[in-house]
Amino acid sequence: DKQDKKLKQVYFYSIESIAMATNNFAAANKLGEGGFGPVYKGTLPGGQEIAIKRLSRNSGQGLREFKNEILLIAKLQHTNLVRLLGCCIEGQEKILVYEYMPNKSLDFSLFDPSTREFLNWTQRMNIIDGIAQGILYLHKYSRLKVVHRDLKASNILLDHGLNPKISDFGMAKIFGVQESEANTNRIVGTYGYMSPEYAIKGIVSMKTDVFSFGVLLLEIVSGKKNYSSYRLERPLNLIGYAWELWMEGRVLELMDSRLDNSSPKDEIRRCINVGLLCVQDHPEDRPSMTDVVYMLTKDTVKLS
Ligand code: ACK
Repeated sequence: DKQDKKLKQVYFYSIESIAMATNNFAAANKLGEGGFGPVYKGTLPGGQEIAIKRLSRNSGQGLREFKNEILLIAKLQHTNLVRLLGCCIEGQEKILVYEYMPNKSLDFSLFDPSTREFLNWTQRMNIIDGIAQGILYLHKYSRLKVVHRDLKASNILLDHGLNPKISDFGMAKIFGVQESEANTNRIVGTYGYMSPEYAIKGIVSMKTDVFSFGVLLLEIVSGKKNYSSYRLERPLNLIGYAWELWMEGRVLELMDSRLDNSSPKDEIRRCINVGLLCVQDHPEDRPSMTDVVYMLTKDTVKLS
């Protein structure tokens, strides 16, 4: 149909070329476990580095996510979305091929004790802006009205220049022209990033992504995970903590000791304010991504 004509060129790879690129899916080439199977690093004969996602079992769920990802991402093109180069569909094999992102995911850059100090303020702000631009494209400029539904630090990959690229479209949902909200009984996503109306009632809208973006933003500026994955006596609830500090006018304390005289304090404060607007309980109180992008570049933000 008309939409299909907008498909960008997706290359079809043979299973032999993928096997060769990844050293026969060698354990040493494995990058990790993705939503529907393992992810490997590979190198094409010309030297281009790739990342491949291999559907592990042809389970209904995995196959659905695989199809969703390929149909969607093939139609999307933006500097802040990870680029799909092609796929391999041969017999039982179903593989997606992406450009390789050498700087791993944001989860790794922010929270890994050995590397987390390496993102400076300029880089953090650039990452926040890039993610916002990517989501704005999905919501508005892609002409498809796409809600990602699973925005989180581990789904944001970093390229050579530490620019963010949103990945993992397996759970994304396309909204019709007139549609702005949907009910789902298949609540997929990640605890801690899910908005209350989605987690509790299964209501999905663009405001679902806005909430997750707010959580991500607070994680990026604070360098803290939004919740503790292991239940220590006092799990950190970043949102509650950030609100508490904001009410007391001490929001920069969210940054702990990482602020010094050269830190762009006004910019950081503005950024945190935008994040707090995004994580409000009621979706109608949250800004749209258009508002978010506008506010991130403006001097003043008023909390309603
Ligand atoms: O944090 P990571 O290193 O970044 O670990 C996960 C793992 O695969 C499972 O999803 C990594 N990954 C996914 N896609 C890519 C890609 N295009 N380039 C590099 N690494 C990737 C992800």
